[in-house]
Amino acid sequence: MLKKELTFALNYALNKGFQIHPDAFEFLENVDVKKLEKIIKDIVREKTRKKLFQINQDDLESYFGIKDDSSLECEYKVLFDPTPKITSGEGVSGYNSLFASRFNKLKRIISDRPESRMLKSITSVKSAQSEDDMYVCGLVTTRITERNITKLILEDPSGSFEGIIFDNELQKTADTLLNDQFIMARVAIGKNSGFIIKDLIPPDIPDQASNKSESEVYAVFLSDLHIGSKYFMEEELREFVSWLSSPDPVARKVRFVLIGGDAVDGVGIYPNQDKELVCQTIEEQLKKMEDIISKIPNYVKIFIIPGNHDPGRRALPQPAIPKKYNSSLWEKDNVVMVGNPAVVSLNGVKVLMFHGQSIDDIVKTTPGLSYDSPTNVMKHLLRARHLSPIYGSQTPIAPESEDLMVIDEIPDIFHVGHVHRAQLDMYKGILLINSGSWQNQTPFQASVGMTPNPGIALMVNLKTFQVLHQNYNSKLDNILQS
Ligand code: D5M
Ligand code: FE
Ligand code: ZN
Repeated sequence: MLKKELTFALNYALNKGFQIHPDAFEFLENVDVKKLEKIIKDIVREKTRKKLFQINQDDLESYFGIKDDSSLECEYKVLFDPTPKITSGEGVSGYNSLFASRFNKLKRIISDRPESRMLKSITSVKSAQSEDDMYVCGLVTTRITERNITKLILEDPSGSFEGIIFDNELQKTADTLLNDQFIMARVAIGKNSGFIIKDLIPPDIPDQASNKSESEVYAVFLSDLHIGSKYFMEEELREFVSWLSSPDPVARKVRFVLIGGDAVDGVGIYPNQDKELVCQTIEEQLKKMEDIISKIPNYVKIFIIPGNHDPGRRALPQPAIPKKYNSSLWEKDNVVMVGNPAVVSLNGVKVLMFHGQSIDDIVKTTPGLSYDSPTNVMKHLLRARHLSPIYGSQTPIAPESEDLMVIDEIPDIFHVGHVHRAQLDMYKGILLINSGSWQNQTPFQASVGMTPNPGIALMVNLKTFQVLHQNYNSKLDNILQS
């Protein structure tokens, strides 16, 4: 039911022969009721003078001084979206081509490094009699450390290579290698004709200058809203969204909002989830999302990738959230639905968006990495040039014929979510953002000792890469570490 102040304001305009555009209507619903009468009377007077008898969102935005500043450059491109590329490869042959593609893509990436001129196939190294060091590369299939000796097995299309590591420091590096990760090794034939590994070289990120926006435009980074969950911080997120329409000078420059997955809590994602939901269907959850998003000014472009809670395929890479669950969200002019992972360019700044499912597997198997510091895991992914190397653990990976999880393009910003801990860092000129969450700690998270820092909005100035943040969680002080 309409508030009586709003009904009064609308009737006033209608009686003066005005039409009210639906956008303006939505806007007015969120205006302080005490101000409604004055606003409508002012606008009606002004527009009657101009002989224009429709009230639209523009009029209201001009009135509030929050009208889109069209002098701000605001260009975007979707550089990579897995959605149209997803095939339905199956079974062993599917995985064979996935790993062949992974090997080939990463070998091409590593060929930019000077050592790779000396790269040989595993078969040819195995038959070589050379006394010099040689280089091989492959995917890690096994690493075992026993009695101070580390054994590593790599595979390339020609065969399998086994090498031993004696050096203590290099053993530590080997311990952080992920299963199925691509690596280059400097090797030599040992005294008993086995191979000794003398160095391990990941594809990594070369030093490079990042792309910056010419105009001072801000992008907001969010993820893990978990709309539909009892623990979704609806009030706080709505407060942040309404700030986007405020006259605040930073809010006036926000042109992009990125949502890094787990937009909704989903249905049937974990046992007894229904008891922790306030919206019991995907449609209801996405409807609420649409409602919240509709409060973001129309000139702000919103990019949404799926996470493990969103509808659609669970295995990586994930296609965009299917249109069938909420076509009006899809059809909104300012919403761009893409898959996970995706690369978008915002005024020339390349942003790699990935929900971050693989973090769970990586923290479990890698010494020195933990949920407390997701950006350290992100650095690990960048060094491996792969978003989800480990196959066969918790993170499902689909047998795509092309490995779409390889980090082909070097991003300027790497945006991840999933672990519900907002954190910032830099790696080789790349801004690393874990955008935290908008869901309070769940009983499950409490039971495993996961402490999220929800309700932090991160905003990046795309011209300077300066990051601002706002904390909407009253329980915590400024806990953002960078
Ligand atoms: O996941 C949020 C974080 O919680 C993420 O790091 C995984 C972890 N998590 C959530 N549910 C489980 C279960 N059942 N087992 C292990 N780890 C879990 P989200 O994607 O928001 O659910
Ligand atoms: Fe999540
Ligand atoms: Zn998640």
